Amino acid sequence: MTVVLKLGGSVITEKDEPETVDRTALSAAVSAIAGSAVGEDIVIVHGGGSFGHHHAAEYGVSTTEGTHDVEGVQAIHGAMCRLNAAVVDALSEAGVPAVPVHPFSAAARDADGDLSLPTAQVTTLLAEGFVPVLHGDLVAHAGAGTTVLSGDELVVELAPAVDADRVGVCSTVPGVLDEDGDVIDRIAAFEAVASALGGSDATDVSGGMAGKVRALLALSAPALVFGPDALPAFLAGESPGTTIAGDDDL
Ligand code: IP8
Repeated sequence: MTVVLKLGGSVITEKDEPETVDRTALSAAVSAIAGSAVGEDIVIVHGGGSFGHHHAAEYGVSTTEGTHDVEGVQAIHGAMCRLNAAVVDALSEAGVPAVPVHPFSAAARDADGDLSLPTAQVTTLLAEGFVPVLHGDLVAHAGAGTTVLSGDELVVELAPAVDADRVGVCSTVPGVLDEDGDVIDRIAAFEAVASALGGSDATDVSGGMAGKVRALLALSAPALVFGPDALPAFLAGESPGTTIAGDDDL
């Protein structure tokens, strides 16, 4: 059973304090991972939270708006490496054989924005008993300098590469919410939830929940979106929050 887990940046950082780890939330997530039966068969991806997004906003960089400003590149990538080191350190202290993998060093987008992400280092590290920890980052982008590579995009690339059985997206909300704020149990088709998610035009995978759902629906493994309290349940094989899966995936 191979699991790809994304820890949302706003789950593990203090959203309004630049470059501040939410130590309580990070240790809760780390304890859940260290104590789970998934063991070493897990790839972890974390988002930017108050590390990457803070600097990306300052330099006007997004998944589509790029920069050639070397100071901006160093600020954004450097902040993400600092958050990654904090996550890897916390996991290591809990006995998880976590190792850092920095997407900026390997990935690229072509002039159409299509991403290529070599995954051999991740699959090999996994096979050798390590827990690779990747993160949202910058990526070299033909014609645009560098753009943001979101953790959600990484999850979508990594899940098929490691032949994931389950994908988990641990976010600050308890699942994908309908118009009344209730958690939707299961999403099998985007059209069924498009209006609740604010329309069907969000094709960018970092474009809020609509983009996330669209991208996760395209995976062959079921993906679950849940809140931090439900992480132990997800890792125990339960299905908290919202299950996003086409009929063939379950
Ligand atoms: O929080 C963004 O990753 P995300 C990473 O997963 C940067 O969208 C550099 C802002």
